[in-house]
Amino acid sequence: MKRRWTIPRVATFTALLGLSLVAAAAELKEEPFPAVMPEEKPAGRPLSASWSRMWDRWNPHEDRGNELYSNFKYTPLAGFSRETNVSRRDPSKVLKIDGTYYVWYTCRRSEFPPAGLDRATDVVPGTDWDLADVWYATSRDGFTWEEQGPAVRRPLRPTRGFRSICTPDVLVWKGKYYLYFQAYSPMVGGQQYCPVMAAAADSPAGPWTLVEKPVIEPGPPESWDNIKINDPYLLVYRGRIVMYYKGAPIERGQEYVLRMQGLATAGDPLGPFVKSPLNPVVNSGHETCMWPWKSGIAALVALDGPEKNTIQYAADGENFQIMSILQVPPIAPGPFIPDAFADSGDGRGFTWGLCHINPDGGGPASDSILARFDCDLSLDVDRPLFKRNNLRFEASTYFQSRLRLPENLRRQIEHQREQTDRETMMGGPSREGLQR
Ligand code: AAL
Repeated sequence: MKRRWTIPRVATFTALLGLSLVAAAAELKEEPFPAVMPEEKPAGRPLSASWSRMWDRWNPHEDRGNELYSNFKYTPLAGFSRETNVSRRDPSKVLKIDGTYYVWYTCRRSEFPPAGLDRATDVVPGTDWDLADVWYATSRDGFTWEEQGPAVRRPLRPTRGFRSICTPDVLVWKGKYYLYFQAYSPMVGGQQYCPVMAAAADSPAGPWTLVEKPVIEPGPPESWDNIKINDPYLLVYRGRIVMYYKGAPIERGQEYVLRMQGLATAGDPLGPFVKSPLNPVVNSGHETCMWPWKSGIAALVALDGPEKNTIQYAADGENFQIMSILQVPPIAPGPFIPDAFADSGDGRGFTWGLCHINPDGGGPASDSILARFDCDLSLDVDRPLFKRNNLRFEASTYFQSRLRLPENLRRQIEHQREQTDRETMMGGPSREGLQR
């Protein structure tokens, strides 16, 4: 016989359902979330979306248990003198060869300070990285450096790069050394054609032979990287030379892509480099910084874009996911990654590197200095200091020129106060609502 839902039956069912809900609520009330963080995601109890993420997205030990989380401590470097109109920036990865550390970087030694792109001349630089060459320095301990002089000088007109060569990175492949750098001519700047050129040497101390043909060029018109290949960054991964880079189109405006990163791979250091069909593979970040991590590639993404100040991981080197959120990451980091070219399938990470700082707070016309950062992004060390949260800063940090509220904005805010700062609204239902 077919069971029919008569009114008394429905009433009994509803009553039972009600009772079981009350019982469940009572049970829940008796078992609040435990103080000891469960190792496994608790099953069979309600979890807020945020708590679910602790197991789905993060891990129950928070940043302490996240090998791809670190904070950063900075040290001024000894050995680089500060001179007028001398700027050093955008360090390469650091190598350690026969006990000596090597780093390459953009070095500008100009007669005049940068004056902006509109006022640049043959001798007046437009930006901090204009009229620059690639220099190098060595160190025995990573803190005190000895500047060695130019590794590669910008070529003579009309060879590409005659205006400025900058933002170098280094590759070691089959016992030879390769430097890659941005090659600007006839001028520097965001809307200038900027391919990447290379130089090769048998030793990290050179001499370097410039390869006059660019190793990778910007993409076709209307593509995301149609004018610039910036920040070349070299690794060896899955048998290929991989170049990560920041690309940009000539077109500017809010509707255009700016500061995205892509990759291109090659079987030979001088190319051809084949761009990934998935480019751009990183949607944020001002400079490139990648390293072999376990069997994939990790990236430090800083300063620009919706995913700024994160570390990301791609199990295949191309499909990156956010792994941690950072405070005050290094600018233009050049880490010391012993296994950058080992292609071991078991990347171990790094604990320090060099970066740059603008002593006056920054901008394209400010001088830069190199600095050291230390961190714990390594599977081989455990330094709890770097896994801490809750970094706090001195009052001078908040009130420095780049963070304090500018005077003109303060005046505007005061002027608009009557419109913006409405009276505090009373909580709860209004008198009208109560009467209804
Ligand atoms: C850097 C890099 C590239 C840009 C400029 C010099 O930090 O992103 O190199 O072109 O700024």
